[in-house]
Amino acid sequence: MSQAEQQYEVLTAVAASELASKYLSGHSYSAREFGDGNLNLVFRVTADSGRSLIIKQALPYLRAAGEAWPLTIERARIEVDALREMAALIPGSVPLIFGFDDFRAAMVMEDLSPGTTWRSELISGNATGTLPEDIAGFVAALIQRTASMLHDESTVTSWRERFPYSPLCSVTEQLVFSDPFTQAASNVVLPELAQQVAMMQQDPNVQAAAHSALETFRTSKECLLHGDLHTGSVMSTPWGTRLIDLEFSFYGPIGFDTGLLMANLALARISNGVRGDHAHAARIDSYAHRYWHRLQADLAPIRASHGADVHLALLSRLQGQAQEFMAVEMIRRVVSLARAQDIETLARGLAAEASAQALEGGLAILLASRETGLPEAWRLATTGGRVV
Ligand code: SR1
Ligand code: MG
Repeated sequence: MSQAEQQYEVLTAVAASELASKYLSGHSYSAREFGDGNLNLVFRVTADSGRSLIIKQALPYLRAAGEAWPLTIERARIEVDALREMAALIPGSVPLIFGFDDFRAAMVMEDLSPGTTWRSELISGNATGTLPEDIAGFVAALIQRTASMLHDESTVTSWRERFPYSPLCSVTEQLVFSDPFTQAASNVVLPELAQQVAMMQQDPNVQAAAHSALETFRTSKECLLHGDLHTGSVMSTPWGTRLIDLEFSFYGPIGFDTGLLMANLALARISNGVRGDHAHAARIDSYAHRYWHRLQADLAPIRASHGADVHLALLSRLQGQAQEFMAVEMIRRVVSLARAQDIETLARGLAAEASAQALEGGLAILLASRETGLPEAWRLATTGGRVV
């Protein structure tokens, strides 16, 4: 057992207040744990002055699965490093980090309330301003500033060493690329989907495509990533758009963040279509197109700086990978442990219908040509290739 693990203790509200008091002046503090994610404890600590901050602590196991699924608390260190790096690369893209208690794997951060996640706004049917452009701007800046195609060998080697494939990448391997395509004990499948899922798990073409996506994920070391860019990792705040929860960050495949984001937008689009909010569903279509349009626009200067061939190669890798990662992410959100809230919050019958559509859409783009292009991949993913 390492020294850090020996001194680790799960924070109580009192301990969180005591830690916060080193960063927040006041006479008294109140702390409330409000984390609803899959991994961590998250406390908001408020001083009697009314000012507040967030304490986020990594638990030594996967919160969503319980203590039977141990998980390294080193992920907190990865998140702190990624937050500091992102703040330097793209100022204003992430919450401020004030301090880090490494024994207890607890970071002290800016409180973004009354900010809300993009996912919660998509579920509530609210319009979300320039979030698509903001996130596309962040992803494009990460590519411009860190992509292996655009930087010299020693710079790229340094990125690879500083943000290696981590134990959290192994969690992604299992939950995104492996479990959904096998009869894993942790899978959660609605009975209405059982036949569709069983057919998928027996289809050799699906197995091959999922395996190929996993290989891309494991072996491509070409860009610094958020690493878990679903719509719950994006916050809209009065101070602007922020990316949160960077513990999955690593130097990996250039299309991974875009694929995950598009998948989670597609799940939101499908669930809104199924519940009959067609105006909001159409708005989500426009978000996907605006995201992709802005990403391409922000990457266009690569043509002048690095040449047409590099620009074309980068876009082609980005699109092809985004499609395959979008596919597996859509599928896993209706088959494996970490499920899509957009669908889970629907009434039971609608959830089954939306899950079936998500599975159909994910499979359609998993098996489609990688030359399809993202707008067509979006159409296939959200309609399953049906004429609507
Ligand atoms: C089941 S918990 C793990 C999941 O939660 C995170 O947000 C990632 O999406 C991961 O796959
Ligand atoms: Mg997360």
